[in-house]
Amino acid sequence: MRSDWYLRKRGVSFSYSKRSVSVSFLSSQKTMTQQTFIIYPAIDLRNGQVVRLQYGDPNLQTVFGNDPAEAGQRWLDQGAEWLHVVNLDGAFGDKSAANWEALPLITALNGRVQFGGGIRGLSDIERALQAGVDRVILGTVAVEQPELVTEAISQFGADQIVVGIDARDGEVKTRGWQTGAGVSPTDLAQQMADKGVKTIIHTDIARDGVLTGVNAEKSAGIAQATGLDVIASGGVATLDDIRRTKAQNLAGVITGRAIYDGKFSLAEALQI
Ligand code: AMZ
Repeated sequence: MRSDWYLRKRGVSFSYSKRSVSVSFLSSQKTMTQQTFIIYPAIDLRNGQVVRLQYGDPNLQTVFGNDPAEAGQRWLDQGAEWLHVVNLDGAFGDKSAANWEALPLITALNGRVQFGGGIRGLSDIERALQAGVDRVILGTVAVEQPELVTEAISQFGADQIVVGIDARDGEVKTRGWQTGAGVSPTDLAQQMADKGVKTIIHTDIARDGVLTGVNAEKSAGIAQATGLDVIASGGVATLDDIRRTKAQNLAGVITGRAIYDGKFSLAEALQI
């Protein structure tokens, strides 16, 4: 359910089907739930440009264009339902206005948008929602101010909040992946589940932007341990990566460099 706040701010009221409405089927004595699987094309922004980093390293950057809305339209034209948009400058602690200026141009397209990077308080969440974002990603604050996650869910609703859990060598990283949080991804995910979070994005930093294959097994382990919907991210290189994440009954997968490099087309991936 979208909160009253959300509907009021947007001035709209429309029926909304929950993403993870599931098909349940019985196999012998066990009930299995096949959840809806969503492929999220990524649009990472640095000073208004569409970029990809390797391992999240700001010095290892490839620029793929200077028109974020054009990139968004390209992925929607291929059939995407959602766009995953990251304000990298924000994540690194820089207050670049360019990425925020690009945001309404992306949300004006005919897709749904999850957005994060540099969200540090309730006012940032409100600003993103007012810019037309459907779901706001909380990363660093989920570690540094976990009470903010509780407040955000109570103020905006659990469907508007997703927690980004980005980890390397078993440790969650914050502040643009430059700082170790001293907590494992599964432990942080459990803490978030206890606060009422429904969905997390799990990124394997060691694979991000380098096309080495997605860590579907680790993401699935977090989903099984916590009961959360988990979107896997980092390393997608082939259609087989998409198949493997889907087979693990994950909530979705984020693809970035592979579709910008043309390793496969998003349209093909969406057929899976
Ligand atoms: O590439 C990076 N160095 C990077 C990145 N892609 N650092 C953070 N992020 C993304 C996270 C999440 O979507 O994957 O930014 C969001 C979290 O930002 P923050 O500012 O809330 O920690």
